[in-house]
Amino acid sequence: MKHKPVISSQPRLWVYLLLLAGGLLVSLLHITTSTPAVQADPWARRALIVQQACSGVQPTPNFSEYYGTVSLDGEPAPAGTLVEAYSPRDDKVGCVQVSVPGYYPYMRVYGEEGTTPGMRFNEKVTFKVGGHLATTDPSPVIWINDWDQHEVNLSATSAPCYDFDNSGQVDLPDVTLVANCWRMTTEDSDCAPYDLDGDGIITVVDIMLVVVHLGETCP
Ligand SMILES: [Ca+2]
Ligand SMILES: [Ca+2]
Repeated sequence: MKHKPVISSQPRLWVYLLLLAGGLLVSLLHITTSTPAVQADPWARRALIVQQACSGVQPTPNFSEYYGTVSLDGEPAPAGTLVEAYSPRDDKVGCVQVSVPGYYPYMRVYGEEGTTPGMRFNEKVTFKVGGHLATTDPSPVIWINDWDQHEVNLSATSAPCYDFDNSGQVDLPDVTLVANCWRMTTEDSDCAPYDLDGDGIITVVDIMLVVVHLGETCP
């Protein structure tokens, strides 16, 4: 009678250990089989990258959809390029990946809902191509919760060079050129090239964009 509890608890311990070892084996097998599969298949790897890059988007029942052409440095954006949309509060509100070079598929851009951040009615959507601020056609793109598709063509440059006077370097004369257009809109064709963030007006933001690149040389 004395030993009975000891004897009966012994097999139970083995069962636990076996279950634990089995669980470890299963998870090990899972890791060894799934990881090389992702590494070997470029599409699976790409999907994983997109999943990670697009992770900040929070879908809500409110949306508008955009699609169109997309160029990077004047060339069709290659397959795999990320296209992202941002709200004025810098919330990532949409994200897709280029699959056919030069085009991006339907991208839902979500609206705010309760505590979930998103676009608000009549706000401007900011687009990024491969992480670079894009200019849009039409411009600006105003968000409404219409559940409809809109063609918006995007173009971006990966390495902006703000050497406007072609001196070979971003220097003070370039800052002055932008500053002279302060408060002018892009309707003024002389000032249009200096709307660097593409919001339609030359503001201190555009001036600062040049200032932060001071001293850079351009090819
Ligand atoms: Ca210059
Ligand atoms: Ca601007």
